[in-house]
Amino acid sequence: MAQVAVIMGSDSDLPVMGKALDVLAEFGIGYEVSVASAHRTPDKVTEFAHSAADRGIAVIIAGAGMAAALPGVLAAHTLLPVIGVPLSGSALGGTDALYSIVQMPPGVPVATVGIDAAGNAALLAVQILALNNSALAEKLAEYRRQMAAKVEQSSQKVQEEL
Ligand code: RP5
Repeated sequence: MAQVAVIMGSDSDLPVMGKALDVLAEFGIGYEVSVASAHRTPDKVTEFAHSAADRGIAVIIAGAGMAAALPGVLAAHTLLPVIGVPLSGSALGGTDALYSIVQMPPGVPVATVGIDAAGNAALLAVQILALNNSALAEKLAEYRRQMAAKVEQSSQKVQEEL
């Protein structure tokens, strides 16, 4: 059963948003994926947000580029946490989407990650789910241990090459 919904404004967003799917799969999290646009398919977006909690979704990850309204509109229509991923590819390189997503008005937050940082969005979703799942929390701890070990290996390699 899907616990995380990954939604994006266009199928052209999939190459970047796919990183989120990879991370969720790595942690064994059930997810659903869809394409909907706050501007092109506004009714679908509101219906999606209104029904998400009833479908068992706990966290929404929403990626969009340009004048990226999708994460904010979703957040306006649900009490579920929404993680926004600003996407590059526009003439403004994703800064347009970043500002659109991160500058939410007081009262309706979107947890915004870096430009194209879909993997971090998924990790944040896993961390939220891990609050009530000790096995998942241990997987996250192991992930951090492996990450630290890789940095240490890099450090040794750099020192050997000098
Ligand atoms: C946004 O416009 C989408 O999220 C996408 O990043 C961007 C361009 O969409 P397409 O013209 O490729 O469909 O709404």
